[in-house]
Amino acid sequence: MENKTKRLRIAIQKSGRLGIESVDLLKKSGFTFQKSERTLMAKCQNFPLDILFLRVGDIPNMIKEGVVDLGIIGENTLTEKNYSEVTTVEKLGFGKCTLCLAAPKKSNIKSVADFSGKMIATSYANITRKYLQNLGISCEIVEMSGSHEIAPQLGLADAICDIVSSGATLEANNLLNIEKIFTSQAVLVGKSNAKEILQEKNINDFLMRLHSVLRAKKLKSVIMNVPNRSIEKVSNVLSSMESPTIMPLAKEGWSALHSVIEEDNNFWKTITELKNNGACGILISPIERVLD
Ligand code: PRT
Repeated sequence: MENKTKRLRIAIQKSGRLGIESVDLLKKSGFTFQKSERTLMAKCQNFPLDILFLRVGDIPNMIKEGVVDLGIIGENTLTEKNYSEVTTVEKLGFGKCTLCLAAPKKSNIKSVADFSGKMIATSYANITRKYLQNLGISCEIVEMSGSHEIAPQLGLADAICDIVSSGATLEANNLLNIEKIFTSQAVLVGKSNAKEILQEKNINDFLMRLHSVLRAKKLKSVIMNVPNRSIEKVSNVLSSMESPTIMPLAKEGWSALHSVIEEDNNFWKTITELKNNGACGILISPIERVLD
């Protein structure tokens, strides 16, 4: 059932944490569609785009078979499924998590070397096996599709390899996080040559809208009042960012400076420096979209 229509077809998670954020990203990117609990496919009303709602694990195969053109999944799923034809088109910056080896706190497994000869319950057999093989450690994999945390208590396995986000689930099940083996975030995936083969399906327009939202997420718009004598010093603080817009204020000897600042680990340090150099009345607002 290859998708031969001129409409771009994207698959996202039907329900779950990636599904919620994928719908949010598509809506913020300006694609209009209706989704209810039971919707399996939604037709976008203002762009030639169809959105399919599937289980995450089924999405790579749907792309491989050409049923859908693009998908949103975690890097963990992409690497585990390991279809050479399916690759990352764009990192999306949400759904961040790690895949970790963990063992009961009371067991004698305290380091990665202790996993030798042990039974490990996981849905990530390929990633786990490859990681341990690279360290020369052999183990037995017990494949489970969920509830791995309970496997040691039930005597099904000695340890687990599962996704960790806050660590609360491991803690609640008396498991110790021993080794982080893979870090993941949500990615837009498609065939390796997606950008070329999907030109007729408006992939460039689709990606431009997505990029504009992804870029804006990292930025803040900042407007401040500055005495004219301090404009140079304040501009120097902003020197690594966009060149500021300077507008005279009605109040004599003062100007308003507008710039865009990346919301990274240095964000509050930059704001403090602006204040220390004479800026006041600083307004910080979110940005919806950024286009070059
Ligand atoms: O339902 P479906 O078949 O579509 O897939 P699924 O069952 O894998 O869905 P879901 O929603 O659990 O996970 C989808 C994707 O979200 C994963 O493939 C990851 O890429 C990403 N992700 C991000 C997570 C987590 N964070 C996460 N915390 N996936 C699962 N978890 C689970 C984990 O399995 C464990 O049970 O949350 C628990 C641990 O969380 P903490 O916060 O207690 O550490």
